Parts: sequence; structure tokens; C-alpha cells
Amino acid sequence: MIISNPVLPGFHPDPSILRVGTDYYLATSTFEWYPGVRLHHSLDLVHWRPLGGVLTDQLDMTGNPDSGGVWAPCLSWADGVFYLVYTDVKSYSGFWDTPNYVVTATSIDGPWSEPVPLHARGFDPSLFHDDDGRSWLLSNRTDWRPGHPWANGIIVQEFSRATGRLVGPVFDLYSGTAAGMTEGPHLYAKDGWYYLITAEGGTEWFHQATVARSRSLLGPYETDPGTPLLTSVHRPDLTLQKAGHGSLVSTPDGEWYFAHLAGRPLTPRGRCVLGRETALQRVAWTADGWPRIDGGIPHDEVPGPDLPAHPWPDEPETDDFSSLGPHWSTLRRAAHSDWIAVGGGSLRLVGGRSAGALSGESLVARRIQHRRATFEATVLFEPAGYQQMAGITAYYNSRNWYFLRIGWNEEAGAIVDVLASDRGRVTLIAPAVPVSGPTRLRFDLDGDALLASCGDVEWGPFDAGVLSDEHAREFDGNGPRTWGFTGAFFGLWSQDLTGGGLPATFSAATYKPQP
Ligand code: 6LW
Repeated sequence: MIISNPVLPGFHPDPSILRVGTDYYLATSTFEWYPGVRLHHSLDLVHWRPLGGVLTDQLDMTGNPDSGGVWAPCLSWADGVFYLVYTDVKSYSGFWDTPNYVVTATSIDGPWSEPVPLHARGFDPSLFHDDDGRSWLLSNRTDWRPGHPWANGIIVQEFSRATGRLVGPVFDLYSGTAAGMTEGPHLYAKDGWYYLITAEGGTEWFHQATVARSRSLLGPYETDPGTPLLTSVHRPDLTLQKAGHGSLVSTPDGEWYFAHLAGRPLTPRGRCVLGRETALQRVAWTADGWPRIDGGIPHDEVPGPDLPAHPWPDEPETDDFSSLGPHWSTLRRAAHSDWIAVGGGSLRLVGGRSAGALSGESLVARRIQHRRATFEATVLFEPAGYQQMAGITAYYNSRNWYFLRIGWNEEAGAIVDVLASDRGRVTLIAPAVPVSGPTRLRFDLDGDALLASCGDVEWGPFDAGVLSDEHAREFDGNGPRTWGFTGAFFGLWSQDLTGGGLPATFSAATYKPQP
């Protein structure tokens, strides 16, 4: 078999890979989107199916900034229990507020426990379960002080599985290499060594995966003389850019793989509309015990493991909304019947707040996973004023989106037009077409061009590059006012700024990759 990268296309960054028996799991970051921590499952490392996400009511992301929320998770397993550690990042611009939590379950499908607070010294928490029955929580440590690098090394503290609490002192574990910005730690034991994998260089074009090892868990750690394990930094020609932030897994027969994030810019070192995705690379070990990836670069195609192929059934392109399936995510609040309901072939959204509220939005969306794709849905919505609107959106974050919507104006009453936001600057795009009854709305995405249409009326093409990590990143005097860590979505959106909760009904939502 051949692994075709990315194995998880679209917004799936910071992969934590885990094998339990013959089951492989990937856990990826979800930021301001629910469910928190997205899970995928495979039996052969080639074919992956979405399991949806873990965190619903365990998270309160009311008011979380764009690209705040759940950063890199770590999924682990010990003595029949799954452990998931994660951060709910409340602020990252200047000061850092990075509370970490752990939830547990005896089945990957849950139920997952209530979150137990750990510490907030830094982000990228990772649990390591040693052969002596002790467990250890790693993370980076942040530094808010002006003039100091924001990353201040990797730290470790013992975690008691019996009490679910941190115990004992905090140790400095590893200060990283000259690449800097050392984060994303994961620890592994093999052949009498402790191997520490970290992400360095920042999650952009200089990103890399670094390996260090020690005979003692608490170090000192020696950096691999052949560092880095993986990077795209010297190869702007590669499809997979930003390669870094990864984790190791072995098959029962001792074949090793490295799951890592990568971005596929529309042009060399350009804009990544699909966000940071997950790819897999094959790992060999040198005679003196260092991991190696062929050429130290990310490959589009990788020899798969010697395992029987286990493909999964294809997902239907059109959703009948018999349930809210694993492709759908909701923004800054978990799906609850007070605002979202499915059944009878449709999805009903109670009109919520605007994008700028950073809370109470009624937006349910699915990741865009292909450079060329269409998205359409039938919308029934009867606004009585200009403060009510519903339709489909191509959405990156609260400041960057396109909204093909049923709105209202004094001249025609209910109309269809496009509302667009580019770094918070909102424009109304004509024509405004009178409308009534169930209305079919459609987006056509082709690389950096997004076309909106309703019947034979078209708007655009618009710049889809607005919906990218690179465009979403905004700076102020303190540093990054807004990061761009997520990815583009197609979604269903209903707003009622009167506070009256006017509902919109959506049906036949169809996402179709295009050749
Ligand atoms: C993540 C950090 C990183 O926590 O970006 O790529 C941060 N590396 O390790 C958000 O994805």
C-alpha cells in the first residue's frame, strides 16, 4: 500500500498519533471549533475515518480569540485508559493564558470525563507513561516579558494516574536548538533511550521536527547530530511545506512512522487556504539509534506498512441531516438543541450573534479539504428586517469570511446578496436579488478563486486567499494580535441581531470535490 499525503486534508494541525493494539488514532487541534480535539481512526495508516471530536461541554470557549482555544493535544493510553491532555488558550498576544487539562475514557468513543485542571505554565501538553508505572506531563513554558523569546524551554512534571493530579517539582527538560521556538514535545522510550521529539522554528516556513535523547528521563538530552528529523525549509518546491510538529508511532511488527503537520500553499510560500494538514512519513533507525526520514523532507507518497488494507465506506456528498455527522463543527459553542437541531432531512439554526461577538454564533461548518470543491445548500429563511440573515459561508475566522446570504432591504424585502469581511472590513456586494421560499445557494472554489451563485445569478470571483493562515495573521505593537492557525470552512450560518432568534432551515447540504 502507499500512504498518500496529506492523510488528513484540510485543517488538521499538530497531530498526536497513538496505537492501541491494532487500532491507530490521530488527534488534531481544533482551536475555537467544537467538538474540541478532532479524532480519526485507521487500521492500516493509509485509510482514515473521522470519529468526530472529544470535547463538548468540557469546554467553555465563550469569548475565545480567533485561533485561541484548543491548541496541540496529546492522546495517550495506559492500563486500559485513554488520556487526552490539551490547552484551552485564552490569550496569546503578549501575555499567555494557557490552562491545560486532562480528560480520560476507557473507550475512544467515550464517555470522556470532566476536565481536570493541570497547569498553565505553557501549551502543547503531552503525557508520557513510563514502564515503571509512573507518568510525566511535558509542555513548553511561555515567557510574556518584552524582549524575551516567547518560548522558554520544555518542562516536565510527574502526573499521578491514581489521583489524576500533578505531583512533585517541575523540571527543566530541554532548551532546544538554535532553531528556537521549541514546543510540541512528545517523549518515547526505545532500546534503553528516552527520545524527545519537539517542534522548532515556528509553525511557518522555518518549521522543523527536532529529536534529542537521554538514558535518563530527566536528562540531560543530547540533540541528534543529524538534526532536524524533518523540515521543508530548504525546499520551497515541495508540496508539503511547514513540515514539523509531529509524533511517532510503531506497528506491531516494528515499522515506525511520523505524523506531522504540513501546509500546501497555493503558490510557493504563498497562502494556505486548507490550513495546516496532517501527513505521515516512514521512519528508519540508524545503527546508533537515531530516527531518520528519507532525505529529512516530507514526501507526498510514502510506502505503507505491511498491514492488510482496511478502506472505509465513502461519505455521501449530500447530508440528509439524520444526525450531525463527524464532518461538522460548530463555532465557539457545542451543538445543543437550544440553537441547533437536525432531523426530517433538514438542519435548523436559531439565529445567533454576529461574527464579531466571539460568542453565541449560530455557525455549523465543515473543513474545506480540496483545492477545488463546490458547496451548496437549500435555505428557507424569512427575514423581516436587515438585522436578520442566513445562508452559506466560506469562513476562516471572525474577520475573514464570505457570506452568501438571504438578507433584507427596504426596497425589495427579502433578498440574496454577498456580505464579505477582509480583516474585519465588511462590504456588501451587489446585486441584491429578491427571493422567496426555499433558495438554493452555492459556492465554487478553484484554488484562490471563489464564486458565489444563486440560480443563474453569480457574485465574484472573490479572493479565496483571504481565507488562509497567512492572510488571517495580524500584528500590533505587542506582536501577533491574531494568529492564523485554523483553516477554511464551508458552513451554514444564521444571524438574528434583534435577539429574536429567527430560525433558518437548511437542507441538502452538498460538499463535492472537483477534479
Ligand atoms: C501549536 C504549536 C504549533 O500549539 O502551533 O506547529 C501551535 N506548532 O506546537 C498551534 O497549532
